[in-house]
Amino acid sequence: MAVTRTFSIIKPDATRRNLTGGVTKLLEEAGLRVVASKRIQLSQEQAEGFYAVHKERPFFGDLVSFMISGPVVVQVLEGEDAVKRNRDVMGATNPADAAEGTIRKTYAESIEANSVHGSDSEENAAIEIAYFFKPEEIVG
Ligand code: RTP
Ligand code: MG
Repeated sequence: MAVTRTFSIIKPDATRRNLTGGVTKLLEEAGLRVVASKRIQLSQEQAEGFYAVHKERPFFGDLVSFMISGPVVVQVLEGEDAVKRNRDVMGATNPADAAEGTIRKTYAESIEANSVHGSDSEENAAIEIAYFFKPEEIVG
């Protein structure tokens, strides 16, 4: 299996509860390596742009408000089959459906305040990484 990259966000519900380390520990234990990381405050425009695929969804406004409600940590993760590996350790979108040991089962508060984002395909991973990082900020 090839070593690939994916994009992750530690969401405001997690940074608020000082869980950057806890979330990152689960990512690392799942075989992912943090090769870029920064803590930022998203602007409304940045959050709307990032979630543009969801703009017709009923939860779009609430999602954008939530994502700008506090700092986030954006990360590039590297590992074997990184997109799937990350989705597996994140767990289901709704923490009530998430498997034991996953990040969302362990830490998420609700379907919206669900602690992490992870790219859902290699194509989207490349787009999302480029949205936040310059190539020289990623050190593999
Ligand atoms: P993500 O994009 O954050 O990694 O999560 P995901 O693929 O598991 O979920 P997705 O369907 O892409 O939805 C993006 C985010 O929108 C919020 N959401 N709220 N209120 C709701 O019904 C609802 N559904 C989704 C969640 O924060 C979800 O992660
Ligand atoms: Mg998604």
